[in-house]
Amino acid sequence: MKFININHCWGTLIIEELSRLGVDYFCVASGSRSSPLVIALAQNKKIRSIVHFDERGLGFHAMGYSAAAKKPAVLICTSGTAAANFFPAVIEASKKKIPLIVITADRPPELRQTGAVQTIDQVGLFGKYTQWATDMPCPDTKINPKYVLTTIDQAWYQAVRNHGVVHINCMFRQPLTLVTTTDDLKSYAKHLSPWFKSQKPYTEYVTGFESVALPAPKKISARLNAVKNGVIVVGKIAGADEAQLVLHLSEKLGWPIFADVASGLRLGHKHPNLIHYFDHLILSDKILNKLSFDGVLHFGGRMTSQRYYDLVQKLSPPEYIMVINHALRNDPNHQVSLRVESTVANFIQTVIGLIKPRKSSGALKLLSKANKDADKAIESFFTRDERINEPRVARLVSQLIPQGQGLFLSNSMPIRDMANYADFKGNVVNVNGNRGASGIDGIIASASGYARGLGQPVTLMIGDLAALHDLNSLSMLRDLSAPLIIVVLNNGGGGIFSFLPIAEFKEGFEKFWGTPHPYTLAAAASMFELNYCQPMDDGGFKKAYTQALKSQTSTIIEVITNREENLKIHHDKFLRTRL
Ligand SMILES: Cc1ncc(C[n+]2csc(CCOP(=O)(O)OP(=O)(O)O)c2C)c(N)n1
Ligand SMILES: [Mg+2]
Repeated sequence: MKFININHCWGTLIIEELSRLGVDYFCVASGSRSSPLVIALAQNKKIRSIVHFDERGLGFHAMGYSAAAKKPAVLICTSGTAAANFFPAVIEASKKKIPLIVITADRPPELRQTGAVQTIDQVGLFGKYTQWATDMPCPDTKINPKYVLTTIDQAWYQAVRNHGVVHINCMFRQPLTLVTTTDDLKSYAKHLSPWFKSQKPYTEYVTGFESVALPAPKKISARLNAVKNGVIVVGKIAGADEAQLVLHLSEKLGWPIFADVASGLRLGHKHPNLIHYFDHLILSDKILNKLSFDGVLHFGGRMTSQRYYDLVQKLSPPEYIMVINHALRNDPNHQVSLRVESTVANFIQTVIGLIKPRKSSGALKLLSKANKDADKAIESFFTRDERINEPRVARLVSQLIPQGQGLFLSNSMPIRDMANYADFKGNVVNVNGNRGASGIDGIIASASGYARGLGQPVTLMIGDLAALHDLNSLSMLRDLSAPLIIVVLNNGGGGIFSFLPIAEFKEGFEKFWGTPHPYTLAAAASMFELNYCQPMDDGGFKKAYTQALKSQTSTIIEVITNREENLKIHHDKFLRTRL
């Protein structure tokens, strides 16, 4: 390693150390102040990177990558509002407990609070949404270079160990480029000779956390054994192995499973204990009148269904056990009576031997029959006519999406329609969405990062407003090796609001909530050189989607629907009376 000046030295140490820690994806927005970091990045041949002009979209892209790759990506930007544009993605990552390393370049102390150009107060900018933050001084030969390495190691460990966002604010003084100075960098680098040779990070962190035995397994299993008629509820969990363990435990307990659409169990699993259509079923008085639980065992993240939370609040079971691998509360109803901080796998493996096997509970019998009936009713609901509509598109995608690919669900109706109408007899896919803060911002960017991290094609289901919100993230699709298929459900505004009581406020509803607009995405597809089609019916959609799956280029499939019609379809009596 040859250092041209002290800025170049520190930039190189930061980037090389991150690379040695296993970070392999750097997301960069251009700017001048960050040049020492970006020069080092450009010179490091081991590293993959993406460059995007919009820090807001780039932030979401990095977060999507981290979620899929299950390791942190690095974000780099210049000083000023560039840094502030990372904020929405930082919030989403922090709420979803996704590791992310944010590096913002900053001006030196003598330019802070002076009115100097492109200078804002960046110290602790992301506040409580960061797991850990530091303000690095300007590179200086008087500071031991090991400080740089151990700071990076600590930042990485804080992000990985605590599944959180870390922020490294890096001040740089001129010269920002490869200009030689009088600094004696040869003597300075001597501090680092073992590090140069080792190819390892300077500080190696070892954690015993993941393998720590669950305390008091007998007490925990005794509480589970005391629940007579329970339900298992599954939000986002780690993956296929944990999903299998959950199924196994439910067999032993004889309890039904309410699997969230992002749990990995909703699509592609036919296990009879899975109540795929629970969100529909808990609408039905026929079911509700007979349904009761005296306990909930909740694995993973929060549920998408508000109806689930309303139901469990009403039933008010005396025991609500929640198992998730972090310490956040995740309990909007204030019902959790036992909170276990553990991976789902560790929990189940520890308690399963202590669980008394049971016969199927009354609730399981009731719900599994109703689930089968609901599947038939939904199928016949869709075979009544060929017209395209939003729930039908969700069902078609769930039937056609290939095994192992990604499915990213935008907030608003797309995630709800997939939860309610997806066929469970299709393939097992990797489902994700931004349910941390449930924003409609950065969805295209997040899905593009998810595709990058997964290394697999991803289908994104998105509403028109969310798509318009994130249009310039379409430019990141050029960099994907596996394409993104964007299914835009264009109902000319915010369809979800028609389902809310505010829809009765006729005076201003359409303008202020409906947010009507006349746009389609045809011109945007052409601008960003993407395939585009606008199918008109069931057959057209199937053809367009199948073709998009074969293409190497990302595609926008735009389905034009109507908000009033959409409301009627969701409230259609045919389905309601058959559940
Ligand atoms: C960043 C952000 N702004 C506003 C909202 C409030 N919001 C929730 S859904 C929605 C409308 C979304 O419209 P669209 O993407 O077209 O989906 P649709 O409701 O039509 O299914 C809005 C504005 C939000 N969740 N996030
Ligand atoms: Mg819409």
